[in-house]
Formats: sequence, C-alpha cells, structure tokens
Amino acid sequence: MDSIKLVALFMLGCSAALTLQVYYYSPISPQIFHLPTPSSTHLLLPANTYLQEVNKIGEGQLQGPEDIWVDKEGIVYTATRDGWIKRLHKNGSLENWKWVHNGSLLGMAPLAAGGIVVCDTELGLLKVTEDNGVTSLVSQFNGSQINFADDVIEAKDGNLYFSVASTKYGFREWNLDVLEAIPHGQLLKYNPKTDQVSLLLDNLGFANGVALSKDEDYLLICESWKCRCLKYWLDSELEGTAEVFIENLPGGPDNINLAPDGSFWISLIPLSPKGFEFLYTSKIARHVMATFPRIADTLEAFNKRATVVKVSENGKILAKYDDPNGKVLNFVTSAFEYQGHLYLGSLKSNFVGKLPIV
Ligand SMILES: [Ca+2]
Ligand SMILES: [Ca+2]
Repeated sequence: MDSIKLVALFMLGCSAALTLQVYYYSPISPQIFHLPTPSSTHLLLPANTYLQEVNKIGEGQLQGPEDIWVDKEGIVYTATRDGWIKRLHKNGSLENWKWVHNGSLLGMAPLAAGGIVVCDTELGLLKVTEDNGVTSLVSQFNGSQINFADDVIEAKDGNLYFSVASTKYGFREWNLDVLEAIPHGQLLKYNPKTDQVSLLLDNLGFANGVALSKDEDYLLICESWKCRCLKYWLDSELEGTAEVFIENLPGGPDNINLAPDGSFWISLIPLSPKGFEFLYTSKIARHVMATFPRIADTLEAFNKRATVVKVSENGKILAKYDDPNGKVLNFVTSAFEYQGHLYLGSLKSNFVGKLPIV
C-alpha cells in the first residue's frame, strides 16, 4: 500500500472516530434551527458606543451582577456569583446585605410587603427580608423541584409570575439549551393565598426576563434563543392568551424591566459571534460544540458585545445602546431605569454600569 493510501485511510479512521465520539458523547439532541435574523427595522438603528460611557460602580466587588433593582431611596440591589445580595448605597458604599446561597442567583423583584424575591436556579423562589433573612417561597411544581427559575415579578394582587428557563438543562449548562434549540422553558404563576403554582405557558425557547405592564393588564416574557418576547394577557377578554410582542431582536432578550414612562428596557445577550451564525444552522456543528465545550469557549473571545433596547408598549424599538465590541461592558443581562440613569448588570462584569440617559 502506498503512502497516499495510508494517509487517506488514517484520515478516514480519524473522521469516523470523531463522528462516533461526537454522536456517542454529545449531550444534546438538536433540531434544525436558524437563529432569527434581526429585522430590517431593527437594523436601521445604527450601532453606537453609548454603553462604553458607563460609570463603573462597585468595580471589583461584584461578580456577575445578573439582575438589578433600584428601590425608591436609590439603593441598588443585585445578586452576585458569590451568593450574596449586595446593596450599593447612594454614598457609594457597598454592603454585603444578605448571603442567600451559592452562585446560583438570577432575577429579582421587590415585594410589596418588604424585601425582595430572588430566583435561585437550584432552590426555586426565595424571599429575602431585612428581619427574617432568607426563606423559601416556592420550590416545587407538580411534585418536582423547580430548577432554573430565571426571573420573577410580583403583581399588585400578590401573585408572583416567574420563568423557568429550561426544564431540561441547568444554569451552568444553559448553552446546551441554546444549542439543542428545543423549547424547554415555562412561565409559571404562584398564588401565595392558595400556595398553588400553575403553568401559564410551556415550550418557551429559554424563558428569561418577565415584566408587568404599567396597568398590569399583561406581562411580557422573553424567549432568549428565539430572540423574541411574548405578551401574556392577564386582563380583558384576551386573558390567558399569548401573542408575539416583539421578534427578530438583534440578540437574545435576557432581563426586561418596566421603564417609568410605560415602555420597557430589554437587555440582549449575544448568542453567536458575528459571522458564525451558520454554526447554529448545522446539527453537526452544534453536536461538536456541545461535545467539546472548549470550542464554544474559544468562540467566546469573538462574541463580546453589549446591547440594550428601549421598546414601546406597542413593540417598537425606541432607542438602542451598544458596546459593539464589549470594550467596557460585555454580555449585558439587565437594564433598570431610575431617575434619569440606566443601571446595567452583566454576568460577565465585576461592576454595575451607570449611564445617564436623556
Ligand atoms: Ca428581573
Ligand atoms: Ca436572566
């Protein structure tokens, strides 16, 4: 056998071994999927560098502040990867307010009776108050532990609406849910008067941020890898029905917050490096990325950017703020408006960004 044949056989053997390895060890069963293309309307808003102008608050002391809430006194609350709820005071001081759990905390919201509710991706919904510390509010649904609770909001009637990003994958495997592209997300409701949890929407493409409208006649829920947000009606003859609020967003919507004027701030996470979107159309490429996480880690370096959009009540983008190469702010996960400033959280920052807005 000549050397060319030997090399060809060797190459064939290697690719067969690789294929077997990928199909045998791949943790996902992906379906055909195309990352939504940003709509032409959204592309009319040019990229800018506004998010590079943020003031960094608490720099170096906040690991991955995913969600932000600012109370009426101007105290900033955020949950960080070290398991703390931290508070940033107006005088610039940082307080380790309450230690909750390990690094598994995500979305949070204020409770009318005082304190906050925070999503723990291992324990469910936890209540955190000044006097009573940390208590469990909701941990199970239909007899099973709630994993990967992602965001929560309390309505005026006391009901809590919350998302479960994925019923299949956990927080630390969130990218597998994106690579698999089979919707495993849910919107749930907890009624504290009856202590009942009910399912409002199922089969969501990574259920993420939730926000109530100003009049609480509907709520919005983000589906990250579908690059869209749904409107779920709580009132009127449409109660209990859902429709698309905004779609083809230029990124995956993470947290969403009601702005003082009744519009919404939505942070958009980059799901794929620019120019690499084709990887998400190929099942084989997604199997390979799921099997060899180092490939995804390498791509991370090309996937740095931050975008937040302000969206009107009728689903139109009013403003867009970017850091197009993640120079200052990368992977922004939350934008909360308070007294003419945006407070910005990110799973990949060690500070909260503060930006004056006009
Ligand atoms: Ca939130
Ligand atoms: Ca989130």
